[in-house]
Amino acid sequence: MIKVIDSHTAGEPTRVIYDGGPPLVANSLEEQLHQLKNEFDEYRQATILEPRGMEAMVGALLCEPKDERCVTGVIFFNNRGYLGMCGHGAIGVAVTLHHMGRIELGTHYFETPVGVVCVELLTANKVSIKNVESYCYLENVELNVPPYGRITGNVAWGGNWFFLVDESPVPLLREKIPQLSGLSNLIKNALVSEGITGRDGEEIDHIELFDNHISSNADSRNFVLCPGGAYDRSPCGTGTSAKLACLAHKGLLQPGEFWIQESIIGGHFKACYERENTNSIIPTIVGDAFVVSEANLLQVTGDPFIWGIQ
Ligand code: PYC
Repeated sequence: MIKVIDSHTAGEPTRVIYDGGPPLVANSLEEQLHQLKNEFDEYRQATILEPRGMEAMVGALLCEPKDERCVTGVIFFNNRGYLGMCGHGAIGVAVTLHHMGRIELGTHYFETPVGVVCVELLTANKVSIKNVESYCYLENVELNVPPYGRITGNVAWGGNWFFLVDESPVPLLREKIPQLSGLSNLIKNALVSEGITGRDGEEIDHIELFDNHISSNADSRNFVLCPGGAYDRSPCGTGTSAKLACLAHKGLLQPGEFWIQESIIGGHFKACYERENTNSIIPTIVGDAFVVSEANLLQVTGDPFIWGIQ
């Protein structure tokens, strides 16, 4: 039996797995991720794939931290594989740990495979995350994306790799989500065929589109396609971090200045940054999460989909 608590952050679901998970050896978070990927990937599939999960869900496996400051280690994953960090997920984990009575309001640290994040639980539902170092890696990359033609974007790291397009040829309207997903998949294919990657050849697995359809209380609206093909219902914490890194790089947002990022379904994150060094920033993302269910995932002998629908 796998014990989980589900929450959503601006509509994007997070499933915290707190009991019945795989027996990982308490090594570094990177090593635990390696072990999970190579020896116990069926746990990711069982908890996230249908019929127990759904395509937009991000799993957050609680594990032993190595860094003594940290209240927990956490490995994030989705329907396709593993994430470095996850902003909406970290907000969901903080609210869930408080719901479980494991943390009080105040400052805590979570260890992820890509670094330690500082989490401030402001209320039972509101969380501020100081994310990992974020930076703009490639500027004004031109891609040929038929039938849309030339599309220009930036490559940035915000805890995951993003290709950010400022002027989406498809309007960022909720009713256009299927077309925005289609366009994002074409961009992803073009990145692969033109050999464009993040640092050290890492796959750019998130596509983030922007345009000027914004509600009055936001600075920008985004659409983010996640690696497994689902769109992010939230404004995407790591995507907002990548956006801030690009704005900082271009001198369009100053340290400490607030930025309200709106999602395609109208959720908001409030963000700002401090400068880490000339090329990188530390973003802070504030959002709200709500616990929606507590469940025991059952795996009954004879169930043909005991490890999910592949
Ligand atoms: O909030 O960072 C995020 C995120 C990544 C993928 C889905 N949400």
